[in-house]
Amino acid sequence: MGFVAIDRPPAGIPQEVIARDNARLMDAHLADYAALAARLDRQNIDIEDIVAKLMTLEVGLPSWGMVSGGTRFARFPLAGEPTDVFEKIEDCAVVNQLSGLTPRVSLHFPWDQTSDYVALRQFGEAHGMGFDAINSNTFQDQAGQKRSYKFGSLSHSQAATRRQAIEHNLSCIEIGRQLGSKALTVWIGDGSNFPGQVEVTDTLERYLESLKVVYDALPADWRLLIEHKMYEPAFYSTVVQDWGTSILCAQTLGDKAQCLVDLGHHAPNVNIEMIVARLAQFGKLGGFHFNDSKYGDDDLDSGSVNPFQLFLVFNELVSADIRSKGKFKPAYMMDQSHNVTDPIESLLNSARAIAGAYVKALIVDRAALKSYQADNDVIMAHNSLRLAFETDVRAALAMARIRKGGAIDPIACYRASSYRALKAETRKFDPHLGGGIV
Ligand code: RM4
Ligand code: MN
Ligand code: MN
Repeated sequence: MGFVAIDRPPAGIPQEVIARDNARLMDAHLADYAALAARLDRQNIDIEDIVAKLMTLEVGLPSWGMVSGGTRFARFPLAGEPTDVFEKIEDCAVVNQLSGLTPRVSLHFPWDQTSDYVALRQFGEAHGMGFDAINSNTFQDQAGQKRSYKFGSLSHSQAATRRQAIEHNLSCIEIGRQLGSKALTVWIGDGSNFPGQVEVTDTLERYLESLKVVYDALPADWRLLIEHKMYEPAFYSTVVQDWGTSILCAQTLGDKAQCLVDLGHHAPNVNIEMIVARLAQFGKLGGFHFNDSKYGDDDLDSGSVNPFQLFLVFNELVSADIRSKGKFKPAYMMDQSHNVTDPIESLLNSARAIAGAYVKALIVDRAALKSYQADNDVIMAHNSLRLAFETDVRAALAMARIRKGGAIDPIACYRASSYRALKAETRKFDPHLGGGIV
């Protein structure tokens, strides 16, 4: 088809805007880079190796995070926000252009439904965007749907509702095939609001039976990512509530099934880096949804509340990568909701936080750490992590971005482009739109 790509040429940030903003900041950047290189050199680390590794890191964007989110109280729409999946991809491409970190988008169905997925794929390609894991949605009722998910979907007490939820997941696989995706992420809202409402063993049995049908339909080179969440929308019990249930399900289903860790889906204070290490050790860490959280919200910007935790998570990821000798390939994605910021700015900041956590994990002196651990030298072992975390690595991140055609200061450059204001002139303003949830 291809008409979409022709009708809507890649917009993005004009190259001269990036060049102009980078020129303004270049001297200071190069001085900072030289200082960081010297500091790392004293630790026998070549900054060029770090930048080269960072340039291989890729993180998927959530299509549903491109539109202003909301709470159950209200949503405050933003003029110029995207109104359909094509416009979401345009905005994803801007994040990728400036950050150099996010070359794929993770779509959510039916929110991102369109009539021609071949055209959508071409549109993505024309914007430098590929397609990450497909997300199914059986936590809401959709227009025209025969049966309600009010009391569950894949684990529902009635076979016909389970069948409908299975069919939806199968259609997501079919869409994903056309888009070139390689994974299906299944997160369900199934659970209960009252003790006694469901029999918790029955629901998990039914969930597994349903998911087996989906699993069997997966293409050979695909993964099924099982996403757990402690609570919400179900407030008393949730069918796939934690990583324990998640890994049991993934092990029951087989090799193509793995666990997806959404950083926001745990009880406060849970040691998520431990969960990461355990899942990786047993070959079941398949993917990530990066975000942050403080109390109940699971979708704050990555690194905005607890950047040390993000670093500790990356410390385990780098360690798992070294152990696996390159075989460890989790799908990194963001899953955020932006209620009071421009989504593009939040995602640019999050990209910086994720890249920073990765680089800080890369510069941990692992040989020294091991020997401190062997000697039970607690302070020095701890400081091996602390000192890496406290290192200002921003110049390394900026260098990776520059080499990918991105911006030294992505948010300043984005603002200089007036991208959102220009979009507000051409995109229709619809206060009723949303990521699907409010
Ligand atoms: C859920 C979960 C899923 C996402 C939805 C929108 O809390 O994090 O990954 O698909 O929100
Ligand atoms: Mn998620
Ligand atoms: Mn979530």
